[in-house]
Amino acid sequence: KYKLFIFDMDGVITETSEQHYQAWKQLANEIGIEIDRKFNEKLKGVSRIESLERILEYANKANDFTEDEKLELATRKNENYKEMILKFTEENLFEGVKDLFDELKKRNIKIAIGSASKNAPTLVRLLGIENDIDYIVNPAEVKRGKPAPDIFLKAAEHLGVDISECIGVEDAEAGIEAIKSAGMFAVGIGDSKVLNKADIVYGETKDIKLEDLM
Ligand code: G16
Ligand code: MG
Repeated sequence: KYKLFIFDMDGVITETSEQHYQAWKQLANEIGIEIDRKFNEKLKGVSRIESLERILEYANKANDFTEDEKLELATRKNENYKEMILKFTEENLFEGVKDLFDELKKRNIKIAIGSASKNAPTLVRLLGIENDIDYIVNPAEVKRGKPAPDIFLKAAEHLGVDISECIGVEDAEAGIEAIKSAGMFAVGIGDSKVLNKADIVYGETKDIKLEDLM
């Protein structure tokens, strides 16, 4: 029945939120803003520039910077973040992901990455799953980020798969919303109370059972 699985990256196949947090925290410090882990939850799945906007709004500093200055700040954060993820290896791939990919390939089901991150291709390479992935959506090529459906629709369109034959896998509320508004079956990874709009929720990626879904 299903021909394409579209996986979110952060929180689904690997964990980069700590590195994003450390890089934002350092950047925020440099401009006199203090953020904590609780606030960081609001940045999950959110694009780089929108994350910066949320940090500035949180500190009531949204109007203190020009658009050019904001771009410079976001770039500075990303340079720092990129240095942190350079250390990533196959060890950083969540348990069960490789087996799941092998299982999907056996069944002739395609695999795409639908991440908000522009660093997704680098991470896919470092995690050693380049050969498993049929397509990585470039978030710069779509109009709207999550919770809009664009990223998920782009994967289906590019691989020529009907929406009704796609499954999206997400750990963030905004991501589940994006999958549902794309009209796809939504698999949530995390807390079923938080991800209550998902069609099915598993605690971790390794808990996914294809037999439940097919
Ligand atoms: C990830 C993270 C977000 C990050 C975004 C953009 O989303 O969860 O915190 O801001 O990517 O990342 P970058 O700055 O690398 O372009 P996802 O969709 O993989 O969960
Ligand atoms: Mg995520």
